[in-house]
Amino acid sequence: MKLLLCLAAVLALLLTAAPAEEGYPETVVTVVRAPEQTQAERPACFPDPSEHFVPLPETENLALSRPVIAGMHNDVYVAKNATDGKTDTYWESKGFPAEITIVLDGSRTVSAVAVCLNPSAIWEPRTQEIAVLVSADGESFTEAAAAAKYDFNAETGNRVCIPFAPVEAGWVKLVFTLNTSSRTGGAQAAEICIY
Ligand SMILES: [Ca+2]
Repeated sequence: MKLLLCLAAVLALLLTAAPAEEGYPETVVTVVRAPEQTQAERPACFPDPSEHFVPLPETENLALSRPVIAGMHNDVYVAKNATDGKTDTYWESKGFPAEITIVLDGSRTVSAVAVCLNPSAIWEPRTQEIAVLVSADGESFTEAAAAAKYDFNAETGNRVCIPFAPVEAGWVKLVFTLNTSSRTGGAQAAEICIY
């Protein structure tokens, strides 16, 4: 009996005196969860590339989702891609000159047209020559901005803005006569915006 008591006492002593396993001190574990990240975030130390983008008017884009009229297009790059609100879809004409007409929602006062390509740097710099014409009846057009060459560069958002004197118009036509890109023989526009 004494022996049993002694053994029990020794065992109790060993159990209570057992040190924490080396390297694993007793600690309270606190689980920290990172907030859910649903969008890519740019660290503050990186410059915002959009700071150098060509500014666009802050007024309503009158061309958004409006129907368009154009000639032949290359491959799958149909004209309606130019007003669908997405810069990853684009219109590409088959050859030059290339005309694309945006039908506005009635007669509107317009004073600028923006032509945007995909802003990705995969789209190498190119120059397109563009004229802007306007019409009140869809048949007779007058020139709002004469043909001029515009440089597209990813560093400035791959977009250009063509301002002109305010005019009433129901139809806005762009005439492209040059694209220096070596990858196409036609005009290109991911989005045509009218302000
Ligand atoms: Ca588009």
